[in-house]
Amino acid sequence: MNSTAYKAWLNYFPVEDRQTRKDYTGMLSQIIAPDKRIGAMDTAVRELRQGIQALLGIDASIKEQPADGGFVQLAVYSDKAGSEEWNQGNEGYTLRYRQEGGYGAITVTGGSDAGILYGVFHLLRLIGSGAPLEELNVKESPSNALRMINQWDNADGTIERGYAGRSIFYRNGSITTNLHRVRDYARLLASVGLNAISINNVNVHERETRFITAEQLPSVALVAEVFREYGITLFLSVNFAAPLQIGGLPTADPLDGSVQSWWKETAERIYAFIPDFGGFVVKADSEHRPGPFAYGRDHADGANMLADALASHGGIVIWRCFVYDCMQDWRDRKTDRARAAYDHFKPLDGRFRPNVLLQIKNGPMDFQVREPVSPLFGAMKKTNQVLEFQITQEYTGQQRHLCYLVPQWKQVLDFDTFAEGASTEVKKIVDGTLYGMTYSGIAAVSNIGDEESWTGHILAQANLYGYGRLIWNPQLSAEEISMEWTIATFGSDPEVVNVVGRMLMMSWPIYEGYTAPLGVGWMVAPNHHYGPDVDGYEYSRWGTYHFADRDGIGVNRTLASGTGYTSQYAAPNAALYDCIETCPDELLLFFHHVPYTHKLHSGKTVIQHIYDSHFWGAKEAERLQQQWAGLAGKMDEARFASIACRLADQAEHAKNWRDIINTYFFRKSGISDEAGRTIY
Ligand code: GCW
Repeated sequence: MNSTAYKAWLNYFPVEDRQTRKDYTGMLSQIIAPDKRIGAMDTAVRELRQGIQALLGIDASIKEQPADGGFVQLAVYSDKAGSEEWNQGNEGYTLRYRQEGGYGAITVTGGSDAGILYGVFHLLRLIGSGAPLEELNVKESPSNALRMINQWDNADGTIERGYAGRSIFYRNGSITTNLHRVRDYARLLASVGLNAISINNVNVHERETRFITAEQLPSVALVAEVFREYGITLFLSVNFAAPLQIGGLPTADPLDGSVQSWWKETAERIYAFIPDFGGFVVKADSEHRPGPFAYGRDHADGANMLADALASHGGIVIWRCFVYDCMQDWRDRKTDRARAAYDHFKPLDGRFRPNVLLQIKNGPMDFQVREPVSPLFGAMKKTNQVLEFQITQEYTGQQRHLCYLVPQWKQVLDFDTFAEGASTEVKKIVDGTLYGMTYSGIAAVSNIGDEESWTGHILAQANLYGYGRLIWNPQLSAEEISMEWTIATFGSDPEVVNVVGRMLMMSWPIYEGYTAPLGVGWMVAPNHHYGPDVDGYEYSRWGTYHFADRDGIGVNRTLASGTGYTSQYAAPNAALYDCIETCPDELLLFFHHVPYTHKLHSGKTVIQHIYDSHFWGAKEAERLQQQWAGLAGKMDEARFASIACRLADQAEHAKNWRDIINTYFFRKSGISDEAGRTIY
């Protein structure tokens, strides 16, 4: 596995400009680092040496003291009383240039070994983009403490909602013994600043339930060791019913003494194997997973019991809020799935232990192409929170369609909740600053598998990269991130950078354009969720309806005549969404049921918008294909062809979306397209 697709954004193409290469070589031929190195410090030295070798073609020597010549020095900042105020937090770093003895020297100073590792990756990124180093003066520290990846991998090697092959973690029911690929994955994650990973699906089946047993823990510990070298802490998803299923107990009741002891012993066992184990991720009482409800207990009882077992070891419990009635009767118009997380968890605010974090999906439903932000953000003022994104493109084209998600995530982070008046954006809640949380951060479902390219669609690598970069620093723009990624992945050819950047930035609006309109969501084929099926979920038990009839469409979630979901938002958002006149167009059908002739702020009717956006989206998908074709010869043929092939599929499939959605609404409404285009 040595292809450009496999190396992803760590391709480190040789620096071509001779003068630049000479300048860099002058500064980078010696690496100064402590002699005895372990963990992330050792990794940092190795990565730096390897990166310099690839970029400049030189073998830097590693020493404790510099000899004659320029050098790059790696050091953990220790002088707490020193002249420079060290306010970076443990994972921060500085990159500085200075002249010493007539030579250029660069120092990478970290608040910890991991900080140095992040600094090294930053430095290599700068070199790869040809940036001048003479004025180097970078000071960085992550905005979010927990920067996590959730694998939805199963022990049988399958991946729930995985679109890039099978698991790199499991083979034939067991944890893989070939950890090479896991190490390469750890590298990719650390290079964008991620520091935590849960390695098994939140739906914990029989085999994975046993990962916490003495038989399995040695294998888990080997995986933890690989991640530790890259500053990444390992977590496991656990089965709430484990005491019952593998512990030989008659119950999993969180208030039962024997259950509590069982989890305490389990925690002790885990920490004996993995001293820096992160903790548990838990999906309980959600989509048929076991939980405290079976015993008449609530989520706080369940989470606190696990938290108590982990507390003395420094572990945390990440308890998911994706809890709703998945056995709803579609005839029941009172129940609203969008309300569920808030209704379940808001009343529990203040009851969770300090080492419990609630993990909340970005929207109230389920990772649709467009959803409002979950009203739980800002509603709980005494509870640690983690925001959950989905990098894997379950509802956004399954890595067969291009959909760069960073702009969507950025909107979520920038959303003003008004929880404490203006300027209380989601990012200030999830980074813990607004309410002074002990723990906080962001998690996301991974999009990788064992395909050579990691992500299937090579351009989908930008989502994994962008996730890490954005949550490290939410101030970065989606464009900046797309440019950084493109240069690191394909090199600095300005045409490639421009075209790929434009394609990425347009891809989410395009995908939204030809799929479900105006925030209504769903309209996908049941189960696998790929491709159009307008009524696929309309008469199902999942609480996911659009209520289209001959007159109109949308879900009435208003306070006066609907489900009252709008009132879960703080003012003025509650009124903004509740009022049909002020509700933003792109979310209109999420909040309101309107006639097809309803006029949007854009001036168009809803029905005309549906037609126009679908014709536009499908055409733009075709244009993506053409734009890409213009880059022929500008990169290696393998990557070029692979992406071209995906884009061709997308363009074809987008037409299918367009025609099925347009035809459905034409037949329902009987209203013709003003432009007289073909609808079937
Ligand atoms: O999006 C839905 C998925 C399920 C998933 C669930 C969850 C892991 O369709 O496959 O299960 O969400 O987030 O728990």
